[in-house]
Amino acid sequence: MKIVAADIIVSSPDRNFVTLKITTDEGITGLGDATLNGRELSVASYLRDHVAPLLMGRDAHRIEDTWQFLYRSAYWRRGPVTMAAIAAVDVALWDILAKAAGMPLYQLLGGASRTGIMAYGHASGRDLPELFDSIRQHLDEGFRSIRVQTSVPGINAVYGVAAQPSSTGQRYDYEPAQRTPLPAEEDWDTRAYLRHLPSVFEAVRNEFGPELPLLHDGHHRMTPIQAAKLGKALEPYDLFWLEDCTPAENQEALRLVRQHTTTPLAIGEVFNTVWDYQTLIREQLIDYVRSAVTHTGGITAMRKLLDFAAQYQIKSGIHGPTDISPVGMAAALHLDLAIHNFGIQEYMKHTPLANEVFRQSFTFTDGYLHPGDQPGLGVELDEEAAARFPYEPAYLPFNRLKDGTVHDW
Ligand code: EZ4
Ligand code: CO
Repeated sequence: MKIVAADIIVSSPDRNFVTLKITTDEGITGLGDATLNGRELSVASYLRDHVAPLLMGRDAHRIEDTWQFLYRSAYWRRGPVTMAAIAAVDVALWDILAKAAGMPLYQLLGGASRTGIMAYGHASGRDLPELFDSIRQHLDEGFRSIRVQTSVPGINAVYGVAAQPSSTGQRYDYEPAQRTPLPAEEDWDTRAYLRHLPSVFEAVRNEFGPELPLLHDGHHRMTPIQAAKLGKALEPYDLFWLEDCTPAENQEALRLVRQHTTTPLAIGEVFNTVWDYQTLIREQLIDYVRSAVTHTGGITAMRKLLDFAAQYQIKSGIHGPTDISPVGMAAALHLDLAIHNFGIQEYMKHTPLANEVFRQSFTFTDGYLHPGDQPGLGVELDEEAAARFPYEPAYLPFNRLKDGTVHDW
């Protein structure tokens, strides 16, 4: 079965998505998600200009060989653009293989290890009443695990708080990339955040009781000692995880955090290879791997990464915001269902417009996701609908401290 076409489809139904469609001489097509939020066209170019020509005539069955060929023949290794491009090819080839076998992808990965995939939703509020309403709404929708993000007195715009107005005047919501010609500038004050956050978790525990799994995303904003202090302060509220407490390019930083707190740690949505986790996993400095299938080299690379993590009782927490397209989300769900060391899956619903372009077959029932039993990934791309929504430039925001210094966002 030879590859005869590789098309790159850039579409913007409410937000930008980059999709790779590989076609074989048997007429089977496979989809891969190549979306890199705020840098979409660089991956589209990498695929169109440098990868698609190399794929023509290759045997679509040879997934491992194609992965190694793309990784090693580029000579220049790693990086988000390269690894998103390789991931898109890898996922599209797995989609083709599973369709050719007439099976849902998870069957080819070893079959289901569970009946459903526990997902967490994203509650947020500018104050406690708004946050409590948001948590109740997520519980009503079926979520049984909830990420909690909150505004902080003294800070104008905080990551993850849906109801705050964005720089375009619209609801900020969970898609922080804004269709503005320049990245929006937000503000940050770590001391104000560290003072405020434990009081919010105390209030949430008092209102919702001890059982509900609660998560929080620190979004790379703390130094190691600040992160250690926060982890310790949050211990009474029994978090499921504290995510991205430090920027973590410096893996050794997590040793310091770990020495001081038993709050479970999750890291890695901005990572793109197993090498970014080498110290973190070997020294058991984290509890959950946050990589996206789409940013970390696809199913082939994620499987190896998660098998490595499993040797240290570290579990998956695959990245699943709306900048992962339904194609990337489906890939995550097939992997989640198959692996043994599954932890939790992030889940944000895509907009109705995005769902017009991507027809999905995964389900969400009583807090659990399932990828469905269609052959392959179970996602179809409506190319006519996709063509109705051309690319629009959009950027993620960035932070400045009160004195004007640029800070991690
Ligand atoms: O900010 O994917 O845990 N989820 C996150 C995400 C990221 C976005 C950036 O594009 O941190 O919402
Ligand atoms: Co995150």
